[in-house]
This record gives sequence, structure tokens and C-alpha cells, in this order.
Amino acid sequence: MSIVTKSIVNADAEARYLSPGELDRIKSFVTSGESRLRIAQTLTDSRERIVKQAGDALFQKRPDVVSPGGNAYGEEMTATCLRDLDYYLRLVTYGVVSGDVTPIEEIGIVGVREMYKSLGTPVEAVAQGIAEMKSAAVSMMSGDDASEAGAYFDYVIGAMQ
Ligand SMILES: CCC1=C(C)/C(=C/C2=NC(=C\c3[nH]c(/C=C4\NC(=O)[C@H](C)[C@H]4CC)c(C)c3CCC(=O)O)/C(CCC(=O)O)=C2C)NC1=O
Repeated sequence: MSIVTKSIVNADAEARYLSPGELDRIKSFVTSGESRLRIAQTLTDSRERIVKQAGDALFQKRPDVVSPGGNAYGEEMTATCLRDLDYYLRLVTYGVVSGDVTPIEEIGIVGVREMYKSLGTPVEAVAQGIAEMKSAAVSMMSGDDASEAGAYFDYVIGAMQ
């Protein structure tokens, strides 16, 4: 839910006008709109490069995951691993566009540790892969955009700890 929808739901539940604080938050959401859309566009346009770079960096640092016995060993499993990174990059764009981590949380975080545990996937290596995507992504952006985008990657990384 965007901050606009959320504020309206909260205000209407109390049959009141939007408060000055709510209007302020909506204002900053609106004024940051252009940069958030620019960030989402960059991430979307560069998704293949970001995922590939992150995968290369991850497998260099964690060769165990792509070695025999590793969870991402073999062409098919490695491709599934990269697909998961792509999933999280897509969810980051949802967060950036809505200015809210809720879509990321609902789609990709709730129950994630249990899921990866049952798959035998080391979740800390997934988190490392997200961190590598962050490095690749922010290197393509200006300082302000990089810190805005970085916050959503950090949210995913933190939620996997
Ligand atoms: C959009 C929300 C969403 C997420 C997040 C998601 C994740 C997800 N990753 C899966 C598998 C997997 N995920 C990985 C990922 C990895 N293994 C590693 O060692 C690496 C550290 C890591 C890559 C960074 C692998 C290798 C599998 C296949 C495991 C198996 O089949 O044994 C599966 C099991 C079903 C399948 O293979 O598709 C799910 C549901 N699915 C979703 O719909």
C-alpha cells in the first residue's frame, strides 16, 4: 500500500481529515516521485547486468554453494539461484516505486527463512547475493539515488539475518 492509501485508510477509520504530519509525508512521497521512478527505471533496464555481476561476485566469495553438494550446484540450480536474485531485484523496484517496504515484505520476506531452510539454501548466502546486487546497482547511480535505492536492498538483507 502506498503512503497515500495508507494515510487515507487511517484517517477515514477515525473519520478525520488528513493530519499535518500525514500531509507532510505525502508531500515528501510526491516530491521524491521523479527520483524514485528514475531509480526503478535504472534497476529495470540494468537487471540482467546487476544479477549477473552479483552472481559472479557471490560465487567467487562462496564457491561452496556452486560446488558439488552445494545448494546451487549444477547449471539448473545455479539458474534457479540467479532467478531468486532477479526476484528480489524486482521486489526492490516495487519498494522503490511505492516508497514503502511493505510489498517487499509481503511478497518476499514473510516466511523466507523457513522456506530457504526447508530447501537447504543457506539464507546468509542469499543475503550476500542481495548485497552484491546492491553494490552493482548503486555503482550505476548518483549519490542521492544510490542511498535511496540502497535502503531497500538493506531492508531485504536485514530481514534475512
Ligand atoms: C518472489 C517471491 C519468491 C521467492 C523469493 C521464491 C524463492 C524460491 N527459491 C526456490 C528454490 C531455490 N533457490 C535457490 C537459491 C540459492 N541457492 C544457493 O545456494 C544460493 C545462495 C541461492 C541464490 C542466491 C536454489 C538453488 C533453489 C532450488 C533448490 C532446489 O530445488 O533444491 C524456491 C522453490 C521452488 C522453485 O524452485 O522455484 C522458491 C519458492 N519464489 C518466489 O515466488
